[in-house]
Amino acid sequence: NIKERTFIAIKPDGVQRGLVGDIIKRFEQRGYKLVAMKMVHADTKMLEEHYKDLAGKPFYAGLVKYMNSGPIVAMVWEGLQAVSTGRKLLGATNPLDSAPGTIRGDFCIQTGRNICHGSDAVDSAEREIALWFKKEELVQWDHHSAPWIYE
Ligand code: YYY
Ligand code: MG
Repeated sequence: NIKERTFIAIKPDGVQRGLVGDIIKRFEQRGYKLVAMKMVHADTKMLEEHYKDLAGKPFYAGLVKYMNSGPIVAMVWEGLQAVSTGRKLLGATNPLDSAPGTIRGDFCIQTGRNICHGSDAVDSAEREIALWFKKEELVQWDHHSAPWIYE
């Protein structure tokens, strides 16, 4: 499905460290299409909802606090297997296990400061996109290089 969409976010540490351009570039140069993007300083309620599947984990409170510590850049990327390939572009959750060449494997060290988020499944991507974006914020446009990316 070349219309598959994933929710990718650059976390506060990624923004503070000046990695916004580098992270966007990875998705852009791979051939994915950006369909929504905004900078937002998310409140605790939003972040608790975003990470609700992790409520109860020992790191949950710290995770929400970290995500609320500054602005994030929220994005929706579209393309063939955008969800699973997006996860590959990010690298393993623990950056010490992330392969060099991945975003986390190139730019960070610890799990609690792993600079980016990516949806882990098509259904969670749909839930997260609906949480972070209004329908009208998802922009309809044709990628001029689509015929050069897809056969
Ligand atoms: O999807 P992903 O971000 O790779 O990992 P999750 O298991 O969904 O955890 C979300 C987020 O929580 C992770 O990116 C960092 C943080 N975290 C943590 O601080 N300590 C852990 N042991 C596991 C996750
Ligand atoms: Mg996750």
